[in-house]
Amino acid sequence: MNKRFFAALGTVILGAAVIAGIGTYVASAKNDSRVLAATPAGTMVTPQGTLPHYTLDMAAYPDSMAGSHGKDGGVHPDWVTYGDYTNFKVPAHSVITITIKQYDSGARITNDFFATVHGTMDGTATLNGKVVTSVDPEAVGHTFTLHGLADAKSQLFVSVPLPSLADSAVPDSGYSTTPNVVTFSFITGDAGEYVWNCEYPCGDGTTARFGGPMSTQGYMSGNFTVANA
Ligand SMILES: [Cu+2]
Repeated sequence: MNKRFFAALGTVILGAAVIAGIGTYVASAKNDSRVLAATPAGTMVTPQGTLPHYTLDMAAYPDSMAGSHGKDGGVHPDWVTYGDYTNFKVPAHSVITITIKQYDSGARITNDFFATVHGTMDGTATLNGKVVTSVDPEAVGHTFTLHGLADAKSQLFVSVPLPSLADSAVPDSGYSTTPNVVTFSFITGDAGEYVWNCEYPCGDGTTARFGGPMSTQGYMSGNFTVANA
């Protein structure tokens, strides 16, 4: 084979990559373009003084029959998903309290780091009303892991494990009436663009189950905007 062949092959591969990139972008915008703004909840006394307080509610589901994908579950009814929103907007320099109802089963987390609570106000979360700093790494359903992009702004890193329900507690259709309820609070810094994702390998594909809903925005990941009030 000669050099011209490889040059032509390179052009074809580049063209395919660009088309795939555009397809992924369009697909992610179509999955969930909606944004949930945090709800004002007065003020909270913190080590950084009295700050505005806001709340966000979300849930993690074992399929896509809930959440943003419509009653029929959209194009991937069987995919795990967060809901009812996957894009969030919160104010800068404020306390954000997130409550997540977790309806899915699970298993062992790949890395114990993600079975521990990181980046919350006092390093804790509450699990069904009980204060915890970590959960059993053998029984994780999903995680909510919020992090910055490498843009030199003040960074935010918050990661909270969401314990799994027993397989027997996850019905074939509909959802458990007793989800695991995880609540945690953190303080935002300067305004900036962040992203969140799940670090439990709950997707599909041959590469350690990080495909499908794990790599498609609007399911196990989304945008998290910190904005000046
Ligand atoms: Cu997940």
